[in-house]
Amino acid sequence: MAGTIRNLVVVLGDQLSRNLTSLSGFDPARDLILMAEVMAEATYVRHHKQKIAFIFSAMRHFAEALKQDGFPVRYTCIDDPDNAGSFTGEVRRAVEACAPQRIIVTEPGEWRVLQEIEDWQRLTGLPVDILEDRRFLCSRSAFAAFARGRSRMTMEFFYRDMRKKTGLLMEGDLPVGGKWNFDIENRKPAAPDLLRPKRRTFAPDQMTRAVLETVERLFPQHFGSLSHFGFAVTGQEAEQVLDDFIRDHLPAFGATQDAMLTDDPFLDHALLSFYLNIGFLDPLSVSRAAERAYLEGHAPLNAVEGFIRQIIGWREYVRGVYWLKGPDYAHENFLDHRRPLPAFYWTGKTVMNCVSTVVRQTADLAYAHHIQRLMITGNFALLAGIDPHAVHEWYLEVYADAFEWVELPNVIGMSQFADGGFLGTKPYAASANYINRMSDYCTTCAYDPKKRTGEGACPFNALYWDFLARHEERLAANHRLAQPYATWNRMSPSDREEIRKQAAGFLSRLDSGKPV
Ligand code: FAD
Ligand code: DLZ
Ligand code: SF4
Repeated sequence: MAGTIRNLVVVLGDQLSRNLTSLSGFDPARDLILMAEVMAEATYVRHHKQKIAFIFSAMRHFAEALKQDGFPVRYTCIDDPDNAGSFTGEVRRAVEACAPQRIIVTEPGEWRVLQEIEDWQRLTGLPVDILEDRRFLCSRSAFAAFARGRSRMTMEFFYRDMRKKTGLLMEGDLPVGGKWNFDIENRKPAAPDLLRPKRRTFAPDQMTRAVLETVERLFPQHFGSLSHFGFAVTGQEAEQVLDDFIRDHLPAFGATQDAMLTDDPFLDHALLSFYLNIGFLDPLSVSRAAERAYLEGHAPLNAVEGFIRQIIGWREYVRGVYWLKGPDYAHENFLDHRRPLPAFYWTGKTVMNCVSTVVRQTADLAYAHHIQRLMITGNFALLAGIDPHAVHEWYLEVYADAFEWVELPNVIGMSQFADGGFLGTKPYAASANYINRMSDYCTTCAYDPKKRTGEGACPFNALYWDFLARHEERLAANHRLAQPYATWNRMSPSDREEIRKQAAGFLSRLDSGKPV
């Protein structure tokens, strides 16, 4: 084979799509695809076992399908004896073995890998083409143009531009239904619903079973359990998940989007982020499928608009912010939070039923929905002053859909307010009142959500007021916090002191590793 290869096309584990820019113009007679499972990617943070298994199995199935269709693929498994252990090592090995004339790759999803790829030319002596990732609807340069001259960003205006650009839910220049956003009709609490259709899971085939065995053997110390593994591992299976969602859940999507139920971790959420993020599903096709459901009268506008906003709005917006802000974004810490991540983020062993439930669910499923991530584990970390970088690493490890371009802005920007409000307009801080209204967690909790101080008082209450008080200088000017600050300032000095004492007592127990 030496000397006969024109292009070595490197396909990364989250680029499992035939429509990749790097594959356009691929000539099976002259080009070669390289895919590699490597230790460096599996361990740069200690990913959930299901996340590693999902990506490896999806990669193997994708490579197999390519081969069956006549594409030459050089594939390295994680336990191949010659595995060089990193993307760069595997590229160098392939260059030595196959002597290609050029390397082609679609831009990766994170700064760390981009910096690695930018060194390949020097290391191999070959030209390296890094092509735009057209799976996204807004390119990095288009987002930079949108951001130019803005000191703060607004997702809503970005989203409107994206609606106009894609034509989704548009009548000429105007939004269908006369409004851009129907959230006012969404976000209600939920009651258990035994009739809500169950989610499809996929029994592991032989290839997946081999991956599960390997992951258990090589990564025994990583977080989470493999026993509930049921992810789709092919593009066709992911399409089935999409069809199920559009048929069974989209009509109710908006209404219970913010609700949390102990025995129903999915409610009517899409469970599509995994497949969108690794390339099995295309965001525009998914959005068009939802739009069709509206046009055919199957799903109401509030649900469809809300869903499309998540995909062409939030998903694209956070990616734009990620690339705009640069690699240092991971180290922003506007509120100067320094506390280490408590051990119960790994074990679930805490009296706080909400946190315990979400952590245990995360260990079982490598999934939690948006409000569980934002208003339970994220909210607690924010109120307790946990180091945002540690929080970021936790989220990157524990969710099967976590890739830095999407995870980091959601954590640093939206959840921990560590960028000082660049991405969002206010910190998502909330007391037990919110959690009690939107979930059933408090009903079986040893803490009392109605109590602010004293024995058995829910920690979220004192921590919430203490958070506002601690950061008054930085946050009081934020007009979206005017009401909570007014309430805090109306409290008597002795009430305020008691609340702050309660918070200090809790934080000191937390710091000393005592059960909380
Ligand atoms: P649904 O709630 O049904 O939403 C539909 C789709 O919209 C999702 O599949 C996703 O593609 C998109 N979406 C919704 N909200 C967001 C958002 N805020 N940012 C980007 N896309 C969004 N999402 C990830 O894909 N990977 C992550 O690592 C990730 N980390 C997060 C960390 C925190 C602290 C928070 C608050 C949110 C995070 N999100 C992340 C966003 C969101 O929680 C998940 O996309 C969603 O829970 C995935 O489940 P779903 O497919 O059922 O989503
Ligand atoms: C997340 C991940 C893991 C765990 N393992 C691999 C791997 O072995 N090989 C691979 O090509 N990709 C893997 N990935 C995804 C990459 O980390 C991902 O491509 C980068 O985050 C860049 O977006
Ligand atoms: Fe969480 Fe407090 Fe409710 Fe317990 S009472 S579940 S700690 S919010």
